[in-house]
Amino acid sequence: MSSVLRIALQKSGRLSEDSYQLFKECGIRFDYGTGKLKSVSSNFPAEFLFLRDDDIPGYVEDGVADLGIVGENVAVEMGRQVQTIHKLGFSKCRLSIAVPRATDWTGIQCLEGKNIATSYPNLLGSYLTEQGVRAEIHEISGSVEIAPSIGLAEAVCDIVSSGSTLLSNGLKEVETIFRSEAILIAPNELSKEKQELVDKLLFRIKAVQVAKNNKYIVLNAPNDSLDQITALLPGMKSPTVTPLATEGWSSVHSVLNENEFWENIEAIRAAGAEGILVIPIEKMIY
Ligand code: PRT
Ligand code: ZN
Repeated sequence: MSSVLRIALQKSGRLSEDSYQLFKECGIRFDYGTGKLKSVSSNFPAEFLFLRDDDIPGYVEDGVADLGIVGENVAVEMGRQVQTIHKLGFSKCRLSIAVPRATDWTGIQCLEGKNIATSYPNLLGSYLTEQGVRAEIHEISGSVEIAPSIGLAEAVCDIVSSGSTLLSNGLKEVETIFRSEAILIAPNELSKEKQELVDKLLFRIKAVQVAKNNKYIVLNAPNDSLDQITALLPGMKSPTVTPLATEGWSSVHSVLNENEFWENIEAIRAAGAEGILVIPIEKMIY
């Protein structure tokens, strides 16, 4: 029987939509939605399991799933024997310590002998040990942010994204102890057949991610500034330059990294480029 990759995804939550979208962009089709616990892809040797995120590292460690998508915060907190195959760049957040707004905060030593409520006792415990701070950790599974107002703790350590939950609960963020994003995890050992499928999937994921970080650029340039402009647009190998019908002008096509985009666009315009079109790229393979 040929190999099928079993992939564990969060059934419904902050990781789900982006996870489903990622496979869609990789051209892997499967059904998901209300009540479904399992789904087989119609065009890739993969079977998807829809689970609570907390259960995913365990399923992967036990080899019930060959791959899983979870937040790095959950993977590290649970300490399961799994390997991180790839960072996925979505569901970014941070694990931070926060205290009531009126607290006079002078540094992490302020927590000495205090009570801290969290759902991340391991990550917090390691951080406090590293910092040489002794504090009492109260593990609670949800609504951590209300702990100070009900007298359970003097501080909290919780996931923060926009910061509005802390703000609306009268708390201020004082230390970030961990930065997280969605990651692809796998068991430490995979069979040769499964590893080949994982490599095939990774190839597609990387092509999608690289494409998102780059833009296709088309512009018109006077021939006497072509050298200057093409030097600013190295592209994947080198830019394509073709003559325009108008004498003395050329069309330049290239690829530009998102991070360098605005800086380079200004220099390109300053060099005499006109009619600049910037187009999103769907897939990019080197
Ligand atoms: O039901 P299931 O167990 O599968 O899901 P869950 O409720 O345990 O997890 P879920 O879907 O809330 O989060 C899944 C993962 O998304 C987390 O493990 C993080 O890696 C990541 N993530 C990204 C977040 C956030 N952003 C986030 N903002 N996880 C939680 N939050 C919560 C946080 O706990 C706090 O209550 O949102 C609140 C803070 O948000 P801001 O925007 O107000 O700062
Ligand atoms: Zn969960």
